[in-house]
Parts: sequence; structure tokens; C-alpha cells
Amino acid sequence: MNDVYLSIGTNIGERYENLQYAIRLLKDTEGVEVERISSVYETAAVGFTDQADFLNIAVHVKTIHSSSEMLKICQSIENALGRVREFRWGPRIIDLDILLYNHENIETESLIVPHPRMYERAFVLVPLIDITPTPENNQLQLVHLTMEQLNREKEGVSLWKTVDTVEEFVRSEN
Ligand code: A4P
Ligand code: MG
Repeated sequence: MNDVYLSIGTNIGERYENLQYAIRLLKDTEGVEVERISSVYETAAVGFTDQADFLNIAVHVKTIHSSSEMLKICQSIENALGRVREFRWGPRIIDLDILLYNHENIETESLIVPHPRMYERAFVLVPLIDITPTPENNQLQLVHLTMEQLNREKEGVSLWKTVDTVEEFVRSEN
């Protein structure tokens, strides 16, 4: 089984429901087990700052799928959520990024892992730290080290809802 860490973000519509829906679809995917999920963080938009705040989470999945298959699975979940609100034109309501795939360095036309911008982003690192209390490989050690350095720049990232288990998350009311 491969260890994969994902980052999920949403800033349109019912943000919490969007996250729940994405996790349900991941859980329902054959060959994918959702092991652990971070608490939910509300984060100020990075990049285009003139947009609504995001909810961000990090997820640990175990999977039999290759990295390129995982990318397709992530994109199909983005499409599924997009289709639900197809009447509404605009930015995507969900974004699933692959942060880490085992401890591999991958660089293809469609996939770069570790995610090239993850180490600059508190909205990625803060949730990721939640689900990796013991950094087990070099890349996760780097996550923890970077987080210590970023400590003063965590502004804009605040705990929005504490999450303990995946089951509780998919069942809970907002
Ligand atoms: N791609 C390459 N590597 C990866 C990877 N590791 N995981 C390619 C996923 N996709 C990867 O992605 C564009 C292409 O990246 C894909 O076709 C895939 O082959 P996309 O999801 O269509 O576009 P995007 O996400 O809008 O672009 P980009 O540049 O990935 O955006 P970012 O960097 O993900 O930023 N602020 C807050 N607070 N919270 C957020 O979640 N998210 C963004 C998006 C900006 N600001 C944010 C947040
Ligand atoms: Mg993306």
C-alpha cells in the first residue's frame, strides 16, 4: 500500500459540505482507504487575495493506486463536485492536491510531488502537521522544520472545527 497525503481546499458554496462530500467520494473509491483527516482550518486566500476565505484540510490515504491514478481520482472528485453546482459559473468549489506520495520525488507533465508550493503555505502545513505527529520520513521532517520557521506567519490560518476521526467527520453536521 502507498502512503499519500492530500490537501483539500474550498471557498465557494457550503464549504464544510464540500469537504465532507469529497471525503465520502474518496472513501467510496476502490483501493483507497482514508486513514486520517486533520481538523478543519479557515484560511485567508493566498495568491488571489480578493476572494473568500477557504476551509482547508489535509488527509492521509493508503492506496493501491499509482500516483498518476491518484491524480485522476482527485480530478474526478473535483469534477463530481463541480457538476453538482454546474449552474454556477465560477471558480472550482474544491481543489484536491497531492502533497506527498510515499517519499517519492515525481516530476511528469501532469504531476509534481512533493507539491512544489507546499512548503511555503501555512494553509497546507498546519493541517498536515495535525495528521503527522511523528514525522516518519525526510519529507515530513522537512514539513515539521519548515513549520517551526513559519511559526510567526501562521496568521490567516485558524482552527475552524476540531476533527477526531474520519467517521465522525463524514457524519457530522456543520
Ligand atoms: N499538478 C501538478 N502537480 C500536482 C499535484 N501534486 N497535485 C497539475 C495536484 N495537481 C498537480 O491544477 C493544475 C494542474 O496541476 C493539474 O492539471 C495537475 O496536472 P488545478 O487544480 O487544475 O489548478 P489550481 O489548483 O488552481 O492551480 P495550482 O497552481 O495548483 O493552484 P494551487 O497552487 O493549488 O493554489 N489559499 C488558501 N487559503 N487555501 C487554498 O486552498 N488554494 C489555491 C490554489 C490558492 N490559494 C489558496 C488555496
Ligand atoms: Mg490544485
